[in-house]
Amino acid sequence: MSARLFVIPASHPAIAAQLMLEHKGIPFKRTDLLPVISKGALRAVGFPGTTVPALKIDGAKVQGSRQIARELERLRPEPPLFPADPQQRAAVEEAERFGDEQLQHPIRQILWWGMKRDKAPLRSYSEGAKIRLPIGLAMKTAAPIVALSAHFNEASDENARTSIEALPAMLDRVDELIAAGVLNGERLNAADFQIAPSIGLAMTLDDLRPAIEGRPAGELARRVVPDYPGKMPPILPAAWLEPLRQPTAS
Ligand SMILES: N[C@@H](CCC(=O)N[C@@H](CS)C(=O)NCC(=O)O)C(=O)O
Repeated sequence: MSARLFVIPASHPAIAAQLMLEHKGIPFKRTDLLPVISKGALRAVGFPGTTVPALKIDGAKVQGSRQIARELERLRPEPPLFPADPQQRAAVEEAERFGDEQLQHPIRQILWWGMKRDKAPLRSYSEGAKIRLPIGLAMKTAAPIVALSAHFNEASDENARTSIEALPAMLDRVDELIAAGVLNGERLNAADFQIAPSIGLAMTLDDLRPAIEGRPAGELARRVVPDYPGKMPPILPAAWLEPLRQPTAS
């Protein structure tokens, strides 16, 4: 089986795809792309969409973390990413959908809002990546990449603040899924691989980590993505972080 995964370093859905390839024991090569530039690069190699993760596998092109999960399951059923029991599978698929459609984006918006304020941490998110760009040029591209990424992800003040407000309820939901045995069971599943990188990325922000690390959600991230790349020092306005200081429902 020949596989190449196109990623943006530290992209949470791209890490999800990488973890699922590793879970299946499928060897793969990785192409690291810079944000924004990734859009044109993916089109240039024939993908219909402009986002990572994008996977070329045995000549097929698959894009999107959930699509990749299904293609990997089809190509190599063992070890499974989804439970065989239909009810359990439905619960994992629902958790996976929540991770993809509700959890991923707010964290992306908070991150790019922070980068807009201070682009210095950008480099830490590319640690270990093979970006084929001379360092001088990479430095020059950082400012437009951050500006455009913040723009594409609509990382406005209002949206970043709304995303922070939404976090406690989403963390409660992850904790509930863990308590219900849907996540963080003996065998990791597609929803674990979908959700843990989002939590792991959130924990790279010094402002968010204290509200996550002591919870079951934080434990899940430590198990699945113990070395998540990147570190963003405190940057978010204190008033915006107030919702994270409230006691949780559970
Ligand atoms: N929900 C999609 C999200 C894909 C997505 O938006 N990926 C981001 C990186 S996290 C991307 O490629 N953005 C393009 C860019 O930054 O230029 C999935 O799970 O595959």
